[in-house]
Amino acid sequence: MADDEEDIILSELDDEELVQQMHDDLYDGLKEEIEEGVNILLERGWTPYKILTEALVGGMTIVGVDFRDGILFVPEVLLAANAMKGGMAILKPLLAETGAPTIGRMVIGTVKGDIHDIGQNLVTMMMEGAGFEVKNIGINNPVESYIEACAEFDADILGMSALLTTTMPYMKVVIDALVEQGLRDNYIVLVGGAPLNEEFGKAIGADAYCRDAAVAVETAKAMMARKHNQMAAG
Ligand code: B1M
Repeated sequence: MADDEEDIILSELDDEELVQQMHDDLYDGLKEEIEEGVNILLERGWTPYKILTEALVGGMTIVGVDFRDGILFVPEVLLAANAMKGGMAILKPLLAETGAPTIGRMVIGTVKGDIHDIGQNLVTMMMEGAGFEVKNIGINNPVESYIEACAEFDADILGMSALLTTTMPYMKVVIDALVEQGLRDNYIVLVGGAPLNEEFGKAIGADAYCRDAAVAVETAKAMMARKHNQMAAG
């Protein structure tokens, strides 16, 4: 099997085969191959967003299924995540290259107890690409980190990410703290992460649940426009 794999020349594959191969390479945690694949697709005129969603996120979805089913374990998933980050690092400056003027400021981070950061990094990249200024405060954030970062950064939007059913309730802890401290109306609160849904977002008092990074961008843009209109009217 190893011999076969060594013989594959990525640049000789057609687009569909290449994306398939990248899913396999992501699964195997092959960072250099993922980086090469991303560069080939860029040379072929694929948009960064298409590469991100079809080649990288598509591959990570397969990893997730086998992780859930006990076929892959944490060390393998870490390698896959590392390979994915290699690909994302190439796409990041390209997604941010739109030159759009700043339309809002966002703080984003994964909640306390949760160390998954790929999704929120992706949201960060897409938001920056759409013209937002983003302060990404990383993983495992307690209430105070969010509140301090929002104040320091003068944020319009607070974004929270959670990937575990055990950590998603912490989003409510953060929102409750904002309410208690009289800060809730200062920020548009957006939440996201695989185990969440719209109902959960509403139940915890967020302004919106965002299914993916593209929805996060659209939602943020719409809410910022509404905020500006309200300010103009008031
Ligand atoms: Co973890 N893990 N993991 N993991 N992991 C999941 C989440 C899991 C669903 C896997 C599974 O069982 N199928 C499962 C959770 C089950 C549950 O809670 N019901 C799980 C588990 C159990 C665990 C551990 C407990 C495993 C263990 O130790 N036994 C452990 C927990 C550690 C902790 O956090 N305390 C753990 C550890 C890890 C790794 C460290 C190995 C690694 C993380 C590496 C890293 O992030 N740097 C990892 C990974 C990679 C995954 C899976 C496979 C992939 C997650 C991912 O990156 N997806 C994941 C399975 C899955 O989700 N399919 C899994 C790709 C990413 C682009 O998607 O993050 O959903 P996602 O982000 C999307 C949207 O959700 C949305 O936009 C993004 C882009 O479109 N979004 C937002 C996300 N955040 C947003 C914020 C917003 C807006 C939109 O704000 C405005």
